[in-house]
Amino acid sequence: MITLWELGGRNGRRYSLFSWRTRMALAHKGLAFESKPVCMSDKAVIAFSGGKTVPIVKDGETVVRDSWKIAEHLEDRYPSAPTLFGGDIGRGVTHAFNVWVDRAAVLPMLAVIVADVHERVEPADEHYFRESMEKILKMTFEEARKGRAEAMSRLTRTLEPMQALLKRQPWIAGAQPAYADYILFSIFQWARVMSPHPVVENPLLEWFERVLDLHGSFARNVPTA
Ligand SMILES: N[C@@H](CCC(=O)N[C@@H](CS)C(=O)NCC(=O)O)C(=O)O
Repeated sequence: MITLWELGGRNGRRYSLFSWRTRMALAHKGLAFESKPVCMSDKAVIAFSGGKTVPIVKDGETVVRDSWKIAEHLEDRYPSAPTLFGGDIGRGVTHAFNVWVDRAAVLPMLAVIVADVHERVEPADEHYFRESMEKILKMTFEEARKGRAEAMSRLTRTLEPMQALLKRQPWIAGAQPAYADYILFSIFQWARVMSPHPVVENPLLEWFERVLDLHGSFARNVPTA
C-alpha cells in the first residue's frame, strides 16, 4: 500500500497542486493509495520525511518527498505500468517542463486565486497561510483581490504557448496523456478545488476536461469550490 501525505482543506478538499501531480501519476500507473491530509502549519507530522513540504509518499519502506522525485520513483519502481515519461529523453523534457511550470506559471496562478484559497484552508492554517503567501506575493490578500483582473491577464499571457500547442495536439505529451499533462493540470485543478471563479479558457478548457475524464474521472469527482 502506498501512503500519500498532502494538504487537506475545508470539507475534504485536497488542494496541494504538487500533490495533484502525484495523485495523477498514481492513477496513471493504476496504483491505489491512502491519503493522509495534513495542515500546512503542522510540520511535526511530516518531520519523518526530513523536510517541510508535501507531497510525501511512503511506498513500502521507501519514503520520497517532492513531486518530481515521486514521479521518477514511480516510473522506476513500476516500469511495466503505463509510462509517465516515455523513456529517457521524455523524462528529461518532462523535467524541463516541470521547471518551467514551477518557475513561470505557479506564481501567476497563485496571484489569481490566493484570496479564494485562504477562505478554504483549514482554520488552523489561516494565519500561517496568509503570512507565508503574502510574503511570497509581496502583497496583501486585499491587494490580491483588487488586482485579480490584472493577475488573470498575466496568467493568460504566460499560458499562451500552451493554448497554441493544444490547437495542434490533444495532449501536452503529444498523442497520449502523460506526466507532462499532469504538471500543467495541477495548477488548474488547484484553482478548481479552491476558487469559485473560472480560470481556464479554450482550447485549454477542452484539454482540462479531457484530463478530468482520465482514469475513471479520478480528478473530476472530488470536493471542489
Ligand atoms: N518542489 C516541491 C514543492 C512542494 C511544495 O511547495 N508544497 C507545498 C504545498 S503545495 C508545501 O508543502 N508548503 C509548505 C509550506 O509552505 O510550509 C514539490 O514538487 O513537491
